[in-house]
Amino acid sequence: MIRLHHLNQSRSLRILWLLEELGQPYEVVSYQRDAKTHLAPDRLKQVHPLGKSPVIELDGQVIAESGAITELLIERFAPERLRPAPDSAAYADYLSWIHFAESSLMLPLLLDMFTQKMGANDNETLNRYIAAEKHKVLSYLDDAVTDKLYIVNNQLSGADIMLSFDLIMLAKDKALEQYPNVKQYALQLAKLDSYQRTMRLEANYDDSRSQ
Ligand SMILES: N[C@@H](CCC(=O)N[C@@H](CS)C(=O)NCC(=O)O)C(=O)O
Repeated sequence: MIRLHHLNQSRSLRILWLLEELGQPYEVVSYQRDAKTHLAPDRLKQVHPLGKSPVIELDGQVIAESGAITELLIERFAPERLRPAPDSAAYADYLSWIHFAESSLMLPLLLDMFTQKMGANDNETLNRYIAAEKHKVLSYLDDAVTDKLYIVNNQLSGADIMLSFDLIMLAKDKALEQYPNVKQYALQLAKLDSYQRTMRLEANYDDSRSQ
């Protein structure tokens, strides 16, 4: 049995969606962000020293990092369906987009979020860097998803599932308007049954929505 340690409003949504898509039995241990600090509760550190989510337990092993979890679960449970064949050219694209979601794209999104939250957005050099970097990576993504439902081979893969959390962050920030292909791509992913089930599950796990 796979166990997911799921924090509300977090990258763990990627893994919740993947698990819904895989159809393997799994259980969720739910955690809530602190209302003020937005950090995870300390008890998550008892599961993994970083105290972050997602973390899964699989065959007695504790595994962190959404990208690693995505690759691992797909290799194990859906290699034919949710990734291209390793000997195909598309496999390199698949890996690149998985890692793009948590590195090149995530960095400017996080910098932007934290500078705004901390009221540190009066640093012109930093602001220029964030705006230029965000535009660079989003233009790149916008080109890549032109006229596509899915980013690799136009078939659902772990790369779409990894990107989905970035898309949620971008939508919250109303940043998709300038990137019509990314917006269209995000809207298409959000129509999938497994995605919609995931959002309903998240709504149940997220106590902040009922307050
Ligand atoms: N690179 C990691 C990042 C994990 C991460 O930072 N998770 C955030 C939620 S999106 C978290 O647990 N934050 C709470 C905290 O750090 O206390 C991944 O992709 O899984």
